[in-house]
Amino acid sequence: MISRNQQLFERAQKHIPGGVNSPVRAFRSVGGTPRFFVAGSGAHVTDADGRRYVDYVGSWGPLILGHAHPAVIAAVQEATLKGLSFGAPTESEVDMADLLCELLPSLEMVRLVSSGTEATMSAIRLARGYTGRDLLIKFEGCYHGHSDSLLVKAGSGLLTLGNPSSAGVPADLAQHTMVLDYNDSAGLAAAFAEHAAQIAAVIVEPVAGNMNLVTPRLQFLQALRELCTRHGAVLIFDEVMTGFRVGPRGAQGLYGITPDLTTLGKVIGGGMPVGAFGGRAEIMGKIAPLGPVYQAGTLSGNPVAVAAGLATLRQLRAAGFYEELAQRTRQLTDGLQAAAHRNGVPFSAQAVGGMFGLYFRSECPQSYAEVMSCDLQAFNRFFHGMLDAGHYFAPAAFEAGFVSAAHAEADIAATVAAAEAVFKAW
Ligand code: KE4
Repeated sequence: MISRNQQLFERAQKHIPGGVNSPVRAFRSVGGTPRFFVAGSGAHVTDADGRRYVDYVGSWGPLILGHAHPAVIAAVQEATLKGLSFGAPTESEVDMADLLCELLPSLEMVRLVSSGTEATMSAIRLARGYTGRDLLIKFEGCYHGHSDSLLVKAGSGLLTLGNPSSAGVPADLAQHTMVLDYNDSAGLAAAFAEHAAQIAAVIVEPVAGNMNLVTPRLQFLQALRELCTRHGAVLIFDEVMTGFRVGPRGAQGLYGITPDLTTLGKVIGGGMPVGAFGGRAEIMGKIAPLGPVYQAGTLSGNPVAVAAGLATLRQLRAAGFYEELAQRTRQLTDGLQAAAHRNGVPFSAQAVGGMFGLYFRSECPQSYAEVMSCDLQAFNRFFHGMLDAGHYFAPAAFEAGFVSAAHAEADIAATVAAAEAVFKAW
């Protein structure tokens, strides 16, 4: 008997490329049939076959409060009744801008968009327009959305200019992006020594979450700040994932490094399409209609999406919110690590605030190369064992995972118990 998920997946592939609207959802790296979700509540989701799962993806980060939080749903319903969109300024956008600039001191001005990709694409164009330079530096393993300048892989040598990592990206555009190694301060210094006058911006995930989770060395973040300051390059912290996820002031608050521009997404939309880029007024003043750098969007600052984001951000201000979230996330990573070690499975895990990494290697990786040494088959075996037991992790080894405020101790304990059984049968 073919399952409802399989029926839907077969039907979906008729008119949607790969049957999905974003590639990672297709289960291609883990194998099997993607789960079509029909409902979410708190820490749980239910799929088309009526199977219920503890959810550790949380829509890839936005659902820090869990699914269908009453305050968020109420705010969206109230906004919806007043109309869906105006294409004109609304008070809620001003409230959102004021709140973001209050929460992140590095934001003097901010522009709302509809996705993280739009935020990073716009921030890069702004940095190039502000500096009059073309060269962008990014780091291997970091993902910043799918705009052309970011779909670039490392050149033949460390300091050579980039090559397209996707079809459709012109080589003569990709050569304006240089790809360096994450956490490699020496490589960064060498790039500045050779190209300083051409570098418009450096964009970095201050805690990397797209090569699984890799934490930054403080010295690396300090070198980024110091070199960008010295050479007049714009330091862009891509906090689409880490913003209000790893702490109340994002990664910039956690590590005490002030970027020139910050990009945001995910949590600030609470599950609805909201992105943002912002930073020093001197730089933001170059954005249209004030300055020569063009950027626009039909649904930018959409009042229904902003209502979801505002309701979410306001909940995060509750006393002890982040302490509780970090404790619950550590309960998961510590529990999984102990279960694996009790059963002799090479495994490590770590948490930063409400996001975590799981690695089928004995030590937590500190670089892209070390992430690549993880046992992918072991991850896939773990993924499916946990999925069958009702615990939904990211369907790809190179993704971070997320815990929400709705995950109770009992949910985490059930996940750890399920992992114990998976590791015992290893
Ligand atoms: P979106 O365009 O997907 O809203 O944001 C792009 C983006 C930018 N910067 C960072 C640090 C990000 O993590 C992302 C998107 N993250 C992925 C998860 N690895 C979204 C999931 C997907 O692509 O389907």
